[in-house]
Amino acid sequence: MDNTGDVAAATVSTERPAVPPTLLDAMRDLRRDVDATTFPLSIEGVERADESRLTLRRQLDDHVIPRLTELSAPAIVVVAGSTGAGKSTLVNSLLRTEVSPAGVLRPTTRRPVLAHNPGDTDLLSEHRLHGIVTMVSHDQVPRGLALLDAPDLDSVLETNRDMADRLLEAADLWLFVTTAARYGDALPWRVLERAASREASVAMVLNRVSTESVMEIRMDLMMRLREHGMTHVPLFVVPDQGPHEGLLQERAVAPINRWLGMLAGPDHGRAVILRTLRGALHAVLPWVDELIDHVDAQVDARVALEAALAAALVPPADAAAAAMAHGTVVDGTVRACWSQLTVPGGQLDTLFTRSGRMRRSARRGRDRSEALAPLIDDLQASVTSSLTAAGGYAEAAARDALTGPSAPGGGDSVFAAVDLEGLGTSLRAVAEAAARDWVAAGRQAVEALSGVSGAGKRSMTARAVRAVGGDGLTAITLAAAAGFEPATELLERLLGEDAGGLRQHVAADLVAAARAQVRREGGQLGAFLQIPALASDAAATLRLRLAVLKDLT
Ligand SMILES: Nc1nc2c(ncn2[C@@H]2O[C@H](COP(=O)(O)OP(=O)(O)OP(=O)(O)O)[C@@H](O)[C@H]2O)c(=O)[nH]1
Ligand SMILES: [Mg+2]
Repeated sequence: MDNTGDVAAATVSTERPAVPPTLLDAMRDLRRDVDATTFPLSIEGVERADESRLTLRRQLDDHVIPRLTELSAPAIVVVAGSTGAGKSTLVNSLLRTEVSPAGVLRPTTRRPVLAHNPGDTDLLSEHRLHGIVTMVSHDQVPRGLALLDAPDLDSVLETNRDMADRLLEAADLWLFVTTAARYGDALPWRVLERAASREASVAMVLNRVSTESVMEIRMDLMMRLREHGMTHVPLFVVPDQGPHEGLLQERAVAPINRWLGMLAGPDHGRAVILRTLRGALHAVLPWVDELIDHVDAQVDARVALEAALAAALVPPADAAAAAMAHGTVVDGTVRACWSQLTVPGGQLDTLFTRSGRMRRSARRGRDRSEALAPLIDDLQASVTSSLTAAGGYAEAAARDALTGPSAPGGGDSVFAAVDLEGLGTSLRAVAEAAARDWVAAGRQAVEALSGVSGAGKRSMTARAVRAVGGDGLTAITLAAAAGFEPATELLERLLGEDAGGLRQHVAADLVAAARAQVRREGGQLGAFLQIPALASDAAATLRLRLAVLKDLT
């Protein structure tokens, strides 16, 4: 029996002596990051992503973090096994006092008894076993360990599954008591396997074995342990003492007592916990990996959506630019106004003599300017409409690219996040401002030209200004820049070789305004894609946590 004690000593001493103090910090950091992780794009697999995030959070909340927090509390040794196996008798015998009554009626123990050292009372005061166990303090219990005499698992499972789960969760070490008659039962092995899979430490006590069958049963049990992959499980054999009342002989339980003594003490107690904990940690790491994969999938989806959006905006931008250049802006109002001015006897009809010379009198110039001025407002209004319409086309194209049949995943989320009505209002205001700016820039260009060439009063521009007025020349320039052919012709007659440059300059402004409007529309629609959860480095902190945890465990 002493040699089984040696096996246990070897198992324990290979453990790391203590838990790195930063582990709890690292887990709390991880918990915070997991909580902050979001999956904004409804791509394929996003439900799974949410589930695995919640699973990870639950593991951290329910198991890892409480356990780390409890690290300083004593390790819980759960004495478990079938009813009548002699658990209570064993606990009492180990402590040489009756802390938990044993009995002939089955089952005897109904409420778990947790025996601990008086020095550990404080550390256990907030233990999560509180409420389901009877706490007994006794100075025979080594410090750093607490012995829990459990009801038999069959009856616990029947009546109180929650208690069984809480015991399973709380156990740092399972001391499994079985007898020659019961060691073949299925349930203990199931529980043992569950404990082993969580990397909780397990030891086995074969109780009430007659001297004749010791060798045989021990061999058989060892084999079963091996079959279940539990080769390092310390095995203690307690010989049958015959009919007896009260405690077992001290000698019979001495090896178990020694072994428990070795496990106790701050380092060894922690080693047991660490071993249990490491199972939980290793269960956590793959979830973090998975979470990172899901975050990366969101980032990839964002990149694809941005590319799709950018590609979708090219045709509307080109179309808007072409429309501006080809006179689409010049609507009915502008054309009607122009026709009125050019009918025989109209302000523009009388501008040139029959031989083609410009008539210019200050009075006629003022009249013409007044007649032409409304054209500026008309043009500004129709540029506003055209820009707004360009935004509308851009939105339609973006919607098709992001939510249509060939859209990359997650486009629906992008559109769901946009307040389309608000966006429409704000972009209309932007279009109005852009049209106003264009008119102002056009006017400035005309003034600049007349300023430069105005050096000579006889310059063509100066004469033109006199003939149609400043507003008049601005209106004609804007109409020409907007692609209205008759205005272009008139501008050439008025300004000669300066006309082309001026018209192109102002036309380029208009094309730029159209492209800018489409760009802004796209920017507003894609604004959702700019959130930090979708940034290229969205998974960076989780990766960092993972690296730290891998180092620590
Ligand atoms: N002959 C013999 N009887 C024992 C031995 N150990 C315990 N018993 C008796 O077996 C009966 C059951 O023991 P308990 O310690 O109450 O068993 P338990 O595992 O705590 O049972 P539950 O609390 O019902 O789960 C008691 O009458 C004990 O006196 C032993 O080594 N030999
Ligand atoms: Mg009992």
